[in-house]
Amino acid sequence: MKVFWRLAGYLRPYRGAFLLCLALVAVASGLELFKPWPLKLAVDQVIGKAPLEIMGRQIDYQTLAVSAQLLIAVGLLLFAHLGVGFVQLLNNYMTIRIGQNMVQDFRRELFEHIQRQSLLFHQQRPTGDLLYRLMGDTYAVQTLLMNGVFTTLTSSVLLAGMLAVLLKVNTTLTIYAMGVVPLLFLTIAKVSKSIGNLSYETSTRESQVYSTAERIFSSIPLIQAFAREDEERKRFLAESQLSFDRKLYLYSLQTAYGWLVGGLTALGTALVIYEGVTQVLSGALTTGELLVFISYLASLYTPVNNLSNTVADIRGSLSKAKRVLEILETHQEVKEAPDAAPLAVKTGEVRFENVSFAYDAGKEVLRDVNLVCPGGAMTAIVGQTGAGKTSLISLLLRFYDPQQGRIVIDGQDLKTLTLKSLRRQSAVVLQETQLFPISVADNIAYGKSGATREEVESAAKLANAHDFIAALPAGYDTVLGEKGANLSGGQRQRISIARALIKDAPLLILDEPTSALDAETESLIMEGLDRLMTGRTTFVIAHRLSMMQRADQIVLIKDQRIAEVGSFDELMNKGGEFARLHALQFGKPRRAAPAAEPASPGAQTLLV
Ligand code: M5T
Ligand code: MG
Repeated sequence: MKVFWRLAGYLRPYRGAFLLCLALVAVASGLELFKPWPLKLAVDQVIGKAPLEIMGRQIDYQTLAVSAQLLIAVGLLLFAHLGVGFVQLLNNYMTIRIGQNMVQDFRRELFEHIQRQSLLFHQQRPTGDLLYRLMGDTYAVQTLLMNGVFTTLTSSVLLAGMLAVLLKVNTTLTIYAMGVVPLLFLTIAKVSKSIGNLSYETSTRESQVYSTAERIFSSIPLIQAFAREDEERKRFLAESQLSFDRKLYLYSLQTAYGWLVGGLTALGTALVIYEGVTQVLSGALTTGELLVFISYLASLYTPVNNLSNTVADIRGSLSKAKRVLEILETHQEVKEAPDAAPLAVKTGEVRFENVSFAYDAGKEVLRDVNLVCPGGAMTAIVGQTGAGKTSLISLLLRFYDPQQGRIVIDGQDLKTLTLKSLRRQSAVVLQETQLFPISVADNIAYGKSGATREEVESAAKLANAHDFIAALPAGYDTVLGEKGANLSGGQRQRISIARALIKDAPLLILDEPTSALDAETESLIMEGLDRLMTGRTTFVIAHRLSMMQRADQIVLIKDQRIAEVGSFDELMNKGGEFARLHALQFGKPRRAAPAAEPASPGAQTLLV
């Protein structure tokens, strides 16, 4: 019920059109009720010459010529049938329109909600499952309106109208006809519940199949490299089979259910024909009236039948809608304060104050971090893999909120700022390069909407990407494959650097921006980066010596804490953890360096 009312809320914007539809339902029902009466006119009045009485008033029908009498009867018949068809057409168009609009609204809300959720949410939910909820389950709101609300209304109005008319014509016969209705409704109540449950289960299974396919398709290189195609195919087929089995069961149940309802209907019809013919023979009923009865019966069972399916449909779509609402009611977004203000960067000083953070409760990744990064300075963050470097800068971008402490930019607590202003003023190179399957130029321009080709090219030059881009088949207009598939790792990385550079933001955040580059390319890029970093607060996560030496301060993270902070020389002279790691990685300075990496010009100066 709660779900139902929640969904009914989506009807609000269309209540005008909805009311019009209700009026159309009334007109269509009236015409539907009128449909068999011209037949009675033809049989009783034209053939049987019986006097005509409408609502207690005698009508002088017999004085008309027979052909005129017949023409009137046939004309009315045509009018009723064509009228019903036309009104239904209009009504269908309107309900589909309203329904589709509601699906669109429902989808928009879900999409915006999903997009707002923090990375944590997205790490926990398989993409395929979200896709299925977004594309498949949102239809529930339309099904509910069309197969639920409207069918229920139309059928109930029609049923009530028929019952009233039938009772007026012949009470006994009406009782016979309605005898099976309770049985019908009993069946409905029993079966529809299991159909509803089953339909929820089918949705869940279907979306699992989506997830599996999505996961497999997005890991093709891995699967092929490990020759796991067979296993993955089997996994997919097994999931698909499970969903198929459930569906088959659902459809069988629905068919059996339809058959049961059909049987009960036939029983009612048989009873009515038996009793009706007996009454006509005894003169208690006219042939025309029996005909009206039988044709009402045929259409009496249609609404009952519809109503019975409706309950199952409503249950089914409610349970699908529940899957959408489930997501809408999950709130894992990074919340913006209601009175959030835009970030105003002055010097660009960033402070971490007693920051503690855990992805999973109880398993702290960062503990009591205190750090001051002066405005315009470059901070290099170093530490072993898994130490929490990426996590630290994720907090700065507010991908997550720390459980304790706060992060402050120029005296403004991140939590008091709008997310947009924070992220608009930060240029980021993520650790894992992500490109869109659009042109190279558009990928770079993603950093700055409306960027000109000159801006794109100069950013590409700074990132040392211009030459290889120019050599691509269509140069800057070359459209990349999925995730930038037709480029090398280093090429992708340089495009993502260019994308950050074009943004021209006061905060620069680079997570291992040159990890996929050789020393020479890196040193070329460093010149560009150097120019860019001046005057901007920069965070660089780096394993490269050349980066660390450039930094104004180096922050070493170890055991969830900041272990050491200082300039390169300070930390080396201190002879602590940084010096130890440095010696491990690059060899002892005094010994002729068996360097772990090809020494860049910067590295050499240090090593001699
Ligand atoms: C720091 C854990 C991870 C690691 C620690 C992203 C993520 C990480 N972790 C989670 O539990 N859940 C998550 O969603 O957090 O991770 P990091 O900050 O990514 O480490 P890093 O950037 O210093 O490492 P690397 O390898 O990039 O140099 O223990 O298990
Ligand atoms: Mg990392």
